[in-house]
Amino acid sequence: MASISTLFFQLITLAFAFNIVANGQSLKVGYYQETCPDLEPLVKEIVDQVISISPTLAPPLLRMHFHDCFVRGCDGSVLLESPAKKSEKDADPNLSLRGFEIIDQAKAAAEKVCPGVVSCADILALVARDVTVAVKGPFWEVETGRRDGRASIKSEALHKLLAPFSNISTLKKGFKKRGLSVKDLVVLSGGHTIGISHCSSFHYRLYNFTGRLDTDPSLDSKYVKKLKMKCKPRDQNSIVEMDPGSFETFDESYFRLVAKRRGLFKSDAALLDDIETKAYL
Ligand code: HEM
Ligand SMILES: *[C@@H]1O[C@H](CO)[C@@H](O)[C@H](O)[C@H]1NC(C)=O
Ligand SMILES: *[C@@H]1O[C@H](CO)[C@@H](O)[C@H](O)[C@H]1NC(C)=O
Ligand SMILES: CC(=O)N[C@H]1CO[C@H](CO)[C@@H](O)[C@@H]1O
Repeated sequence: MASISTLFFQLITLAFAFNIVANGQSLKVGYYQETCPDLEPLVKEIVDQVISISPTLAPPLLRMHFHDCFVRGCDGSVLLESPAKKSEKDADPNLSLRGFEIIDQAKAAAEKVCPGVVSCADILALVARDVTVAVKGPFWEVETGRRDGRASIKSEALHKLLAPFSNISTLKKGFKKRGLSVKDLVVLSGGHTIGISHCSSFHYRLYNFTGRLDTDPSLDSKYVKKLKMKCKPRDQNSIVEMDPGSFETFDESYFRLVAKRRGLFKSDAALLDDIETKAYL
């Protein structure tokens, strides 16, 4: 228990680099030092301005980087549009991805000062760091030098993004495949300290867990009562705070909630199902 805060702040730096190298290029801190020295302050200025007006955009922008990295590596493919509506953006799990216009704004600003230099994938990575800092989370150095991909496929997003009903072995495997450790899984799940979820993402845990109109027994029963008040039996569209009470602040309370069997998704609760992940809580 006591170790999680230090762990959190140490590891977030490592894990968040999401150093999944798409095309074998190597990343480094300060990749644009010569070619676009003002990039990082510029992105930070835009982010700070946006978040001061719209703090609820921080969570989806952090999440966007995660979604980008989990499908084809961190290559900006989550941003691509397809006329036939068949890109990653158009996949179901994107439903609550918001803030694409902020990425566009930061990219446009970067193009103005150093045209044709900075990748969209790097903009996403920088924005994810800066929104985290803007909601009182930790700072980490972002390695840059990602190159943008040109492919973005809806069905891939569906298969490669982990589902909220994933069990611990699926989660560990999914992270391992992307070069991320079991520690990374625990730490990065801590991203759920900010933001909201739609009832649809965990509704079955309240009302039909095994198909017998039952409740997930691993979920704290007092918490079940609270959640049932927010998400009525057929309500898939209402939203709840994932970290009630501090969903706008990047803190460590997510880990305390999970330890108290109040993780909202099965994928959060699953961190208690394994000795290695449980040891961090
Ligand atoms: C471990 C596997 C993960 C699963 C299964 C998962 C699943 C989900 C789901 C289902 C939602 C709610 C969507 C909705 O109903 O609106 C959500 C929200 C969110 N996720 Fe994750 N997630 C995972 C990991 C991560 C990671 C690694 C991060 C970033 C570090 C992250 C950041 C977020 C944030 C910030 C939100 C709130 C978005 C908002 O407020 O709009 N998640 N996640
Ligand atoms: C975890 O989920 C996967 C995919 O649904 C399934 O194949 C596997 O048997 C499950 N593992 C456990 C331990 O329940
Ligand atoms: C509960 O789940 C079962 C099995 O998946 C399904 O057949 C049934 O229609 C569900 N009931 C409700 C009320 O959603
Ligand atoms: C922002 C965005 O592109 N949202 C899309 C997500 O997916 C749904 C349906 O799959 C589309 O209708 C949205 O336009």
